[in-house]
Amino acid sequence: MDKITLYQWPAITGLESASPFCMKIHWALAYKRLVFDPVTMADRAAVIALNPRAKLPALKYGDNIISDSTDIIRFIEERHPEPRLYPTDPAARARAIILEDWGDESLYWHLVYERWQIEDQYDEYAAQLFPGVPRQVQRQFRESVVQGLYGQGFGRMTVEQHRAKLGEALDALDATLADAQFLCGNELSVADIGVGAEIHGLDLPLTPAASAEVRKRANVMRWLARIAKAVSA
Ligand SMILES: N[C@@H](CCC(=O)N[C@@H](CS)C(=O)NCC(=O)O)C(=O)O
Repeated sequence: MDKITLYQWPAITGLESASPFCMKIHWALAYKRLVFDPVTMADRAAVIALNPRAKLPALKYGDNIISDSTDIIRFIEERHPEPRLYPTDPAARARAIILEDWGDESLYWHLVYERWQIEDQYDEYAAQLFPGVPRQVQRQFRESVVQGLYGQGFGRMTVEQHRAKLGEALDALDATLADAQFLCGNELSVADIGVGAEIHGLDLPLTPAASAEVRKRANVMRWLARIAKAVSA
């Protein structure tokens, strides 16, 4: 078996990695019962050497290095098809791809908003993510992420607008899960991994208001528990 190494951003309380994209890979590998070494990165130059886009996760699989959580899961699926993360039925597969992208490209920004834009929550997040880094440097990191969030668009919302939009997304998720075990049928798929990693990341003491919103949705809570069971050893 090829050796598998997951390069990830550091842990925070309650998560093996602060990054939901790194958590997707934790869950995908665990679901497929693949043994891997997690390596936590802190040095940006070392990250760029792995991935010129300067983002994590990156996966080393034998002599291959793959970046981007979506591409990593597809790569793993090709080599270890069972248990499947992509449904075989074409319509279910298409739905899984679309929902994974919803998690990555929409829900993710709610997580960024909660952790980085809301100032007092950022202080606690930074203390967990960058312990020992001088406060002034922590503030510089925040400045650049908040600028990015403004450019993306979510950063232009008030806290109330952002939370209302998050509530609508959670309502839609809760309704989708009313009669379903998982997002694309009775088996876990890449949709549950992608959307679940974002929602699980919002359900932390670090972001109490977002966590309370998640916990109001009973179907979502039962689904998170099903995902946790499916990816546990
Ligand atoms: N589309 C990428 C997104 C990865 C991503 O944005 N990772 C963030 C952490 S959550 C990152 O590495 N940010 C560092 C940076 O932007 O400099 C994926 O699915 O892996």
